[in-house]
Amino acid sequence: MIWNKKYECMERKDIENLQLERFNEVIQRVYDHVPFYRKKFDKEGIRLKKIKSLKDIRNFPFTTKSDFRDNYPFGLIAVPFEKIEEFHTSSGTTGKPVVNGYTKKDIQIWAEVVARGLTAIGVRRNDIIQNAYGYGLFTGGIGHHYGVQLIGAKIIPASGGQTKRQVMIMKDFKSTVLTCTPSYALHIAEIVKEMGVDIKNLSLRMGNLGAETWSENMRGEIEERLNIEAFDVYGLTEIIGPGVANECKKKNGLHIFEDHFLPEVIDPKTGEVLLEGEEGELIITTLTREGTPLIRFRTGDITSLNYELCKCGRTQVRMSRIKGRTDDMLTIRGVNVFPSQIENILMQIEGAEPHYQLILERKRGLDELTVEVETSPEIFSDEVKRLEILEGKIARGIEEALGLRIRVRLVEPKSIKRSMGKAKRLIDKRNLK
Ligand code: DLL
Repeated sequence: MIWNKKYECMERKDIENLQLERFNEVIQRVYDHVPFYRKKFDKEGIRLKKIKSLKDIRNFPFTTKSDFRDNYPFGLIAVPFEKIEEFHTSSGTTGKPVVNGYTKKDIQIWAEVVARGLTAIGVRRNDIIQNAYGYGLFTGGIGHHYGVQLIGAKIIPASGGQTKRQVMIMKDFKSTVLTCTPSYALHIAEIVKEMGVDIKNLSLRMGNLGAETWSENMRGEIEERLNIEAFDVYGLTEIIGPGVANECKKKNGLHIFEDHFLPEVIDPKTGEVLLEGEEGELIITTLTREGTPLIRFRTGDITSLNYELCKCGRTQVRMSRIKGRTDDMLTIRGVNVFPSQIENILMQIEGAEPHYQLILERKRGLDELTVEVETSPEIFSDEVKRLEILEGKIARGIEEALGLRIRVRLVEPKSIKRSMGKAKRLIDKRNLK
């Protein structure tokens, strides 16, 4: 089933025409109503005349996270203030948060795109969705809530945390769908086991998981441990929240809801637009947002686009699973690596549990990386030799795949902090300014 066939299955030519029309409309709107954009366009000498080809959007400047900070809290709002009905902010822990203001229409669009994503993974009216994304200023909980309500399915607004209670509810209410971060899904699986609940007695069929980077092999772990099908959902506060893109049943890239969000991929260093299939930073222009419309927003997320038709019948472009953020990339002795690549390898090695963290230190002017990974109680309490063999195996696996030699330390089961929301995988001890 497809939630909105008219838009999700549009011919490429028609979607491009629609994007062009909406792009012309949104640039005029931000120019007229957001002083920040007016100044920026004027400064760059951009004369607002209708563009005739989508290629010409390249002439417009990018919007960045720091533009949000500079215009905190309401400087990017493009409608009279009384039209704003809701605010959300980013989960960033440092500095001023990103503030997004939504009008009634924005909230309708949000519900629509989340409903499309949930429908694409197979959610139907009779499903019971346990929504364990945090409710509040974070967009994960409320965004999914709106989408489920539009579908008319049942929602349990569990929010994150109180994991034993989550498991009890899951069992007693017979929840069929779990929505939360992948790391929290994994923790829920762990508590299910600890509580002695047989996974086969749960009614859970699938999960719509996102808000943080996770690897394909992590998907495998979650699917096995929770006995579900796990799907990837992508989004960010600046654009709308969850529902910018969602996987479908084919699990081969996330469909971007392009009638609302126009994607490009650029080389993060040069700003040059890349070709289909090339990996770079995702840029999004919001085509229909009223409250906080954005032109060419630099998401910082690394992906590539695929315009091939998907077997599910949707024509909307697919983006590959996010590899990481431009600012997450580590350079260790000249080798570039994203934490997700290390995760993907760890998950393949028997004896390594899917709970890990990366410790980054600076020694004698050089960055050094250590991966701390939990192992099973049996292995941990076995001879030291067995631990050393496993550490060696992990280090070799990483070296073979990434050409990078790093230190591996096996740690006691349950010693790495569990996450109820976005997991913190990297501990940076370099004390850099
Ligand atoms: O995390 C929105 C969201 C909520 C998405 C629930 C999906 C599910 P922020 O807190 O603003 O918003 O964080 C946005 O999280 O730029 C990515 O770096 C990362 N991110 C979000 N989804 C994914 C994903 C929400 N599926 C930032 N895979 C984004 C990898 C993701 N990273």
